[in-house]
Amino acid sequence: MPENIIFPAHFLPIFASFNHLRKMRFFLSLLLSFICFGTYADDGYRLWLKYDPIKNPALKAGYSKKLNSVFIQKTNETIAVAVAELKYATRGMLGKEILETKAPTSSLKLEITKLADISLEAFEIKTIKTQIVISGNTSNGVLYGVFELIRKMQLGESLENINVASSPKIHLRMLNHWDNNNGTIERGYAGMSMWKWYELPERIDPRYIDYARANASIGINGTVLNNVNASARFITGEYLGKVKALADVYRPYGIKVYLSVNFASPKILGKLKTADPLDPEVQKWWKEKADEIYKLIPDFGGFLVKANSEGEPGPMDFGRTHKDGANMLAEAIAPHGGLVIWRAFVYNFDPKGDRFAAAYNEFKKFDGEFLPNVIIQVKNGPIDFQVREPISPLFGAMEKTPVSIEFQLTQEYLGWATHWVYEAPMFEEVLKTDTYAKGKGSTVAKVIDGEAFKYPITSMVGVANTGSDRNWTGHPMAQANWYTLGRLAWNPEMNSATIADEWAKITFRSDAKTTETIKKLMLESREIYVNYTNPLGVHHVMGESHHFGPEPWVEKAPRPDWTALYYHRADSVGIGFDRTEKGSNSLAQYHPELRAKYADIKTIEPEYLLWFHHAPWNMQLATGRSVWNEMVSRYYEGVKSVEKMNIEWATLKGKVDEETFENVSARLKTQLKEAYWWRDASVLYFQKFSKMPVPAPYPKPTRTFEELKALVDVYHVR
Ligand code: BDP
Repeated sequence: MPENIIFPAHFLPIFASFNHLRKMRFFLSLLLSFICFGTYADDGYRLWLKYDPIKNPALKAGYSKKLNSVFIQKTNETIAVAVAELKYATRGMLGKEILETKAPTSSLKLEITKLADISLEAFEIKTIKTQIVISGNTSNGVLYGVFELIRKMQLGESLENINVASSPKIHLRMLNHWDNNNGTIERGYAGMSMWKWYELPERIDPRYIDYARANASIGINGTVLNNVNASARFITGEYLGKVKALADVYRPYGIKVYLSVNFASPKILGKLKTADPLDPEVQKWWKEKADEIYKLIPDFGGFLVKANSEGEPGPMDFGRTHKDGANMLAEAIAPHGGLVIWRAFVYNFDPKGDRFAAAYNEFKKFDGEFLPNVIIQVKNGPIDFQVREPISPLFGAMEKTPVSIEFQLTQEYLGWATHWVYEAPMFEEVLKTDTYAKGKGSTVAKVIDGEAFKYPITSMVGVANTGSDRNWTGHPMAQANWYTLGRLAWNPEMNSATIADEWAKITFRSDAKTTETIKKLMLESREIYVNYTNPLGVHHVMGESHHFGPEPWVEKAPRPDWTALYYHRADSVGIGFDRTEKGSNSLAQYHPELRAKYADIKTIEPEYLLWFHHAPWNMQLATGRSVWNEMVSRYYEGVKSVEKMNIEWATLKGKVDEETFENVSARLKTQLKEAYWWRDASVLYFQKFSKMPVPAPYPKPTRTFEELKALVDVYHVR
């Protein structure tokens, strides 16, 4: 078990150069921490698994009594890591490690037994007489119960008369890593990949174990190790040995590994002439590959496939369909109990079409024709992880084929690692949207958790925001997005305020006022970002290909649907994409009740206006302002809010750990600078069409449009 206490980062190089001091460095660093900071230094490595001493003596004494000894009915590798975590947590928080005992009269008992809830991951925590009993149908359930108990302690909750029963509402709770074998991460903003392929399988970096602990603590039970733009190399014998080493590390934590596969692998690796899914040689190749994988990793999760999308190979290269491709792989992997997770992120360019409609058009027709071990993985919105998107029409459309939801934790379109955006409100907004597929109340959450259509298998996915940065996510506050994914996948009806409350409390372990300030900032952050970047539902106006900063002026790109103009359609009359009957009619893909919410330009919520309408610049909105004035005021108010974020965060000096405080302060300054850039560049660009003035009381941007346009080069993102 890696050590829990962290060195102040700047001392590490000194220690590293003195080998003989290495063994001593834990004690030295602790000492130095106290000398330098008077407290533990916190570089964010421990995430939400901070087990610092509990300050309240009464609470501490109460917990110590309740967690004095533990009796383990029967052990295995999962129970062993659960017990290790308990020891670790009690040592840290209570100053005294829980004692393993053979006496069933212990204060805590872990048992595997038959619960009323049949989920293999369910757990119960109950006080029975003087004993706390954590039980599960399986050891994974017990592990989740242990983490729940630890969370209660971190939250300062009472352990008296506990009576908790919980089970996940979604089967597969997954991270998708877009990591490449050369160590880079597609759309990664927190350093390099944490998997060191060149060191595997021999060396297991302790970070792999901490990653597993963090995931298990929030119920994540699957990880796709590599990029959806997949190198075929990951399924070579060489790499499978490495993948097996990781699978062995994650197994005790209830986490299965999956791989993204390149559909052309039979050609690339097998030297076959084709990768046509209906070719018997190709089918045989995949069957043998599946056999090889499962021989090494008997509980391998399955394949994730991005096919015929953005240049990736797929069945359509051979005149076949997504159904043919997915079912062929599904047949190969089915004998081993594996899954094929087939992505619906496809949008072949149709000059007369609307990218919005592409995924539905491609997949709806095959509903019910996929094999039972196929899941269709759908991004939350119809375009591509934009700042705010209406839901993908596929939620609510696939009645006989399970669809899962893919959120993006890495902030590709949400300001990378310099903008503080707590994503839970955005995920909540999506999950609470009513698809009306089975009448009122068929929310996306109810589609995803299988209730609406009785999907036999369910899944929620987050494109990971982790990397090799010491604090895992680059922006310290972005850890909350990872945390959110786990909590929401366990219960998609959990609300963002509750998740923020938990995360802020256990991450900062500070006083109530500080926690409230952090929570407030978290909960407001997403809408603030929307305001200064994409107000009123304008979308896809970010920098071309790198996706950083504003570039609403992109009018030419390798494909028209990679430009900004394709989406905002600003002209002298107005702005926005008409997706009503008069326009592309993509709205028709929604059930009538949802369609009705968006169809009328007069009643649509302003947040979605430009997603569905080409709104005249001078049209009056319910806010009393014209479209132009409303847009401009949101850009300006957004920037003002970032100013306020800076001020409010500054009040936390001395209240949160120094290192985190400085880190967030610096990033907020950059965020402000970039918010001004977004505001001014966008206002000046759209003004070329509206020809209307910046309304009072807002001052005109002081920089010229040309200066602002050139900033993308100043930021070195090209
Ligand atoms: C887009 C990203 C691209 C990904 C793609 C995907 O820009 O890097 O490969 O999504 O999800 O948003 O496949």
